Amino acid sequence: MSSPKVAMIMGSGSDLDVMMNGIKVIKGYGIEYEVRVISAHRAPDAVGEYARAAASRGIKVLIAGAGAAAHLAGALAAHSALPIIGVPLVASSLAGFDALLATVQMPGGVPVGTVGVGKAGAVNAAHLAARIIALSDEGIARKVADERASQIDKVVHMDGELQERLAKEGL
Ligand code: RP5
Repeated sequence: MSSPKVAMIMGSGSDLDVMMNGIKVIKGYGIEYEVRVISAHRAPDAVGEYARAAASRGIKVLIAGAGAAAHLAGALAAHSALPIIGVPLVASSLAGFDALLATVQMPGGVPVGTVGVGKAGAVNAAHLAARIIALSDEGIARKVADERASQIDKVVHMDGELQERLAKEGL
């Protein structure tokens, strides 16, 4: 079995339902991955150990999903020079705005690429990770191109349906 290229880390098991949307995208690309729960606040030493070992294990991109005072992506970035994508999640009465600010507002020199809050963020984190892998993997680059082409087809199809409907209504 080959070693994981992308790691999907989350702060709690309660994050899995949303992060699953990204896991499915990574799997769809055929990229080797691993999924872990490692909390920045509840297991800070484990976060450091994991992040420091990741590059030597062959991991190329870390995706970190966390909600509320979401410090997981930043904590990973403190311990690793790998590209890190943060996914802010909804986990408190602040509806993800707290996690968005905690993830995106990193000090200069400690980058976390932050995607949108919730499901679309998890999905986009996975597509972004695939694009990073694609820079050095022609097979994945082809799949990224196919994925983009299929999105164009979907919009063309939607436009066709819309035109038909308007014509039927005489509009
Ligand atoms: C964050 O706190 C986790 O990422 C999760 O989104 C949130 C709540 O965690 P639980 O209390 O459900 O474990 O650290």
